[in-house]
Amino acid sequence: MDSKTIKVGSRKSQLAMIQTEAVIAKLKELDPAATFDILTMETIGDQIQNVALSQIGESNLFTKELEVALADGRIDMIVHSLKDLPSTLPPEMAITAVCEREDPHDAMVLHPKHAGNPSATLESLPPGSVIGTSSVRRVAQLKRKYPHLQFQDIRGNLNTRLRKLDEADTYSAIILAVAGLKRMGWGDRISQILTPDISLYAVSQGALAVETKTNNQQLIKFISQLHHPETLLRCVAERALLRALSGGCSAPVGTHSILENNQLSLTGAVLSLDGSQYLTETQTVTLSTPIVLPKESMDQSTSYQMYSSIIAPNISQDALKAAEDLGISVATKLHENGATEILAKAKEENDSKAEKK
Ligand code: DPM
Repeated sequence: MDSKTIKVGSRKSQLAMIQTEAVIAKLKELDPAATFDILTMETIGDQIQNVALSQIGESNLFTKELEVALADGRIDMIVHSLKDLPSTLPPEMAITAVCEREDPHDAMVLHPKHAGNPSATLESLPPGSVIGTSSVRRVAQLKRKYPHLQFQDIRGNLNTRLRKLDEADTYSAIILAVAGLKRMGWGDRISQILTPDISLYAVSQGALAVETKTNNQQLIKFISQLHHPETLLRCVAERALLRALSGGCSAPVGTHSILENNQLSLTGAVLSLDGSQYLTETQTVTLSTPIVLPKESMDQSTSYQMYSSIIAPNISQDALKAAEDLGISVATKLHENGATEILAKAKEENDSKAEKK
């Protein structure tokens, strides 16, 4: 990189700042001479605190203001939780780094009143216990698995949610991503990690990503060195699944993926809001090697192909294409089995709940 300062946009929340600073630290390791300015912004998602996310109905709630600043050139890059990025980006924007994933699973955090029973699980909580979450994905899966529990919305950033849990007697427990809790230093509050048999995670959960303009080639070459090949290929497949299901970040869709010995496997699940209907499909592909390209090959290309709105010039384009095709193929099978109707009905129910508010 030349010596120009890179302007980084971030949301203001403590988690967003921790994430932005973590990515900047990695970039500084790659180029100790690089300098960064952080510009913080509030997004609609930060401003609307009292309505469940799934009922606001915009797919880029946490990203819009930042993307406008990126388009204007006020900032050069944005650090996001990849799961908050819509599965389709504006054509002039792309994800140009996907960093190594934290634990992608969901976690259960207990109310302090259960402190005497630290081994409590969702299964063992008394009937009628109220669980806080605003994720339709979490509610649908947990209602199905644990009919003895009740679910109630909880909104706000992580600090607010933990305060709402601890300082009132509304919720017996809340559900959050392991990744966010760990980044905040609150891993010790996790009482139970929800394995895929209990809750499939959200597409791209636990991965941090950098968004830049598609035409900023010099910056893309620098930033794409952050790509973590395994996380990247799993997230390309997961995002392709979500896009092909036409699901936004608030659709009742769960996923699970594994990349081992060049075998990429992807599970997709679609649920009705009450969990009574449940479709799942798992498929596997073998990726051709090598997955990471030698440095020279990168400098030859002048424009980059996107896979699930991700640009990765340093990774095998065949492997990226295979990952994207895998996501589409899992979605196609789910559509054949009735996902179209289940998702349309879930959307209708969600929209009508929003109108009543
Ligand atoms: C999205 C969802 C949630 C966030 C929906 C879902 C959770 C909303 C809620 C798309 N974004 O997961 O089904 O529980 O009411 C969010 C979190 C993180 C990024 C917090 C969390 C941190 C983890 C990460 C909110 N976005 O999920 O507990 O970086 O992946």
